[in-house]
Amino acid sequence: MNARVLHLIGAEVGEGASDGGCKWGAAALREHGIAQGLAATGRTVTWGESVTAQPRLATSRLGAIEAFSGELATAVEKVLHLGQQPLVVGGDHSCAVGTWSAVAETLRPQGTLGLIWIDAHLDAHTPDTSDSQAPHGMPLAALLGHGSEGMTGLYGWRGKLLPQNVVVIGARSYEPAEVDLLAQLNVRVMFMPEVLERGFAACFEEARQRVQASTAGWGISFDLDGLDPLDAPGTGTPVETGIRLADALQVLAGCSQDPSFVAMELTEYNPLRDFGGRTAQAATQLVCAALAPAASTLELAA
Ligand code: Z70
Ligand code: MN
Ligand code: MN
Ligand code: MN
Repeated sequence: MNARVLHLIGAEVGEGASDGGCKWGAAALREHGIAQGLAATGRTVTWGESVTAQPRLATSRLGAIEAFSGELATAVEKVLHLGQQPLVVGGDHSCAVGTWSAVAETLRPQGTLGLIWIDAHLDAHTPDTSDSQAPHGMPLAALLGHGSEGMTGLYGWRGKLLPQNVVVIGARSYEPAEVDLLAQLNVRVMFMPEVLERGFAACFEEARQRVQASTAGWGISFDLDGLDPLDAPGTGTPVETGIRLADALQVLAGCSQDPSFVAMELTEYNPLRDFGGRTAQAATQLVCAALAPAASTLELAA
């Protein structure tokens, strides 16, 4: 069974998006009872402090995200050094820079980081290609080493993710420059038509094998807008025809039992658009499925 303490970290950031509602996502999920839900699966759960972006202290939106990334990375690194498993609760997806930079830095003595990126978007812009200049459209590029120094250069090195160690699943809203960058780098992107044709289970299994191969650890960055808006309407930017919640719950079930599973991140929950709380419920079910400890038969065998 997974005996590691699960340590939730709130990433209170909405400045990376055009609509800042995701800034309240972590507090709302905490209020909804996401930690209690996880504890009910049998995990030992702790929720330390949240990290809050401070736009007033920065000269630009990108500057605010860069400063926040460093602070979030410090919090995530601390949790990893305690031997605990971080669950970063967003927050807009710009938080991925802090989360996965810290995980990559911590794994570095052993090897590289593998990452499954579930998202309706590609998040692969740089400040040079983005029309909106929204930082939450840039974190995947930044982790791959492309973008502003403040987003790419945490811990003094670039390329927290190697292209062969990341798989994107569910993309269906993007600009040509993002497709070009990821194609040029040879990143495996499973666009939504492929997911619909092969099924999410087959896609996730292929992705899991790829991110596990020759890495020191792997994780999941789950942008809730990867889900179909029928199941998760309360996100920053809902995009129709996504991954169905029932499929995600079945496929992610128990994936953190893998000894090399290091961390998870759940982003883009926007409580201001979550009428009736359906999306908070979906988000809670998702992390519970992915992070639940092993079935009791395995516990008995241990
Ligand atoms: C668009 C842009 C975006 C959400 C990322 C969208 C960016 N490609 N939206 N995540 N929810 O403005 O860069
Ligand atoms: Mn995203
Ligand atoms: Mn360290
Ligand atoms: Mn998205």
